[in-house]
Amino acid sequence: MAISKQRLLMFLRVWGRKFLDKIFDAFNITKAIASILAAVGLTFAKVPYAWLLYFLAPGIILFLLYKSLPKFHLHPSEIANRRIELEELDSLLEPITSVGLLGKSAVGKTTFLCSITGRRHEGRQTEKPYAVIVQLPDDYPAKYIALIDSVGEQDYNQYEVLKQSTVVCLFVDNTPLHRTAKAVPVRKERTNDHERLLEQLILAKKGAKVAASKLILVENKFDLWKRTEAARNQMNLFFDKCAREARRGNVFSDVIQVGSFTATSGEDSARLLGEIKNAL
Ligand SMILES: Nc1nc2c(ncn2[C@@H]2O[C@H](COP(=O)(O)OP(=O)(O)OP(=O)(O)O)[C@@H](O)[C@H]2O)c(=O)[nH]1
Ligand SMILES: [Mg+2]
Repeated sequence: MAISKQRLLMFLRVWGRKFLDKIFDAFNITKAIASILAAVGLTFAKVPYAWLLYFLAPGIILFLLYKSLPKFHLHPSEIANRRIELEELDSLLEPITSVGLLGKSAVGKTTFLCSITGRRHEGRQTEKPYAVIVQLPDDYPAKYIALIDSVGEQDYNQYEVLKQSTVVCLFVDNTPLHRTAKAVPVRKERTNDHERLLEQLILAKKGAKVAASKLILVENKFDLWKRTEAARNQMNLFFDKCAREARRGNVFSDVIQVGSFTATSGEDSARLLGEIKNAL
């Protein structure tokens, strides 16, 4: 299998960074040992057989180089459905298409990712972006994509994920709540937040000058807002308004709407994965 020069450079860069981290850790440990020795009135030189360290040093460096070697994954299937660091995507032998999951906090990005991969939701906010490699349906030989789960609390993190994705799914909902109540209205503050984020993403996309990517708008928490006609109308009007905003100026090469969506439903999540596949 041929590896492009670009991927080799990326691999070496990740390796170098991990190695420096480990050297830094080793340096800190050595400093801590030196302080403990100093506290009992010793120095390294006074420790019996300390000179052995000079001979051990090259071995330790080789060991750290080995320990920081990024995993060379031969095939995406080896790490499919597992949470992986974004930098691990660089260590795949072949580049993989990245699809970013964007949206405000508690909108259901992680829920969708868990639904589609059968992973358990830890029930916490996402604090650091990560990726999960997912197999696309009905393809032989199997094709894979990397879904990147972003941090809803941090807008700048959303822009970063936008920059590195070919396709992005922007989730919107009616409320940051998820509990089942009798009727869940559409909260104006919430839809305003979504609109502001969409505006910022459009601006970021214009400024970033990255390859044209497609946007999939996802109208989540249908199970909550479907119960009253008023909420359904409000939500659908809002959703169409978002789509019109996103289409204005042709910033995205395509804007696809996935309406009446419930991220907790396996069936709906499979529907969205199908839309993602069509958009690639
Ligand atoms: N009723 C209902 N609840 C949902 C739906 N989607 C997500 N939730 C709930 O909303 C809460 C937040 O969902 P998450 O998937 O963690 O939200 P997130 O977008 O990953 O949020 P951050 O990690 O903060 O960016 C969870 O308790 C989910 O169970 C849905 O379609 N319907
Ligand atoms: Mg999350």
